[in-house]
Amino acid sequence: MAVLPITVLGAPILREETVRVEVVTDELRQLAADMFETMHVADGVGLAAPQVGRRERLCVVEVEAARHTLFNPEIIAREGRIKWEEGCLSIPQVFGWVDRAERVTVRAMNEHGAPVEITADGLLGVCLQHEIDHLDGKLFIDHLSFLKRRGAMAIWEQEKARYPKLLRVFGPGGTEPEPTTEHHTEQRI
Ligand code: K1U
Ligand code: ZN
Repeated sequence: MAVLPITVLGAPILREETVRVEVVTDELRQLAADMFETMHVADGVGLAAPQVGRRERLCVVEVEAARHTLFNPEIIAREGRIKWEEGCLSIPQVFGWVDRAERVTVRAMNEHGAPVEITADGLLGVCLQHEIDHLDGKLFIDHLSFLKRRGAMAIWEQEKARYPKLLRVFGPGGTEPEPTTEHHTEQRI
């Protein structure tokens, strides 16, 4: 298994179209395994293929030790509304409140190529919506109001200096360059 570099805001692939997966090959199963490892090192609960430089419609999600490898995931039902404070492994140090469906049902193909359906709320429900957005070239900042988004971008203007190649590269033990912000804490908008 391998820890992969994570693309950050500004990398074109985060805004590009993704491609449906017709057959789950061993290479794609290995990619999913590498994505789980990368997600763990980065302290995430989800990760989508464009975040590791790939264009397949694939995401991985792990909440409360339940792992999901999802090819071609699509939301087939939504219920209710909820506000959730989100971050993104591709926009480190930036957070914002996003309006989401409270409960979703997602249809996808698993790592064995079999159809699966997941109905989820709470963290898992929000994470599924966040990851499917990634596969559509959408980021959580796109859901923010004009003013909140402007605040988020101001924070990112400082943070992006850490990623001159638009990649988060993890060293031994998951080490990363220190944040550029003076107080070295997360900033919320
Ligand atoms: O796709 C990503 O950038 C990963 C992102 C997904 C996400 C899940 C839920 C809400 C917003 C975004 C993350 O994993 S951010 C980390 C996170 O939300 C979290 C980490 C540990 C415990 C609880 C939440
Ligand atoms: Zn994200």
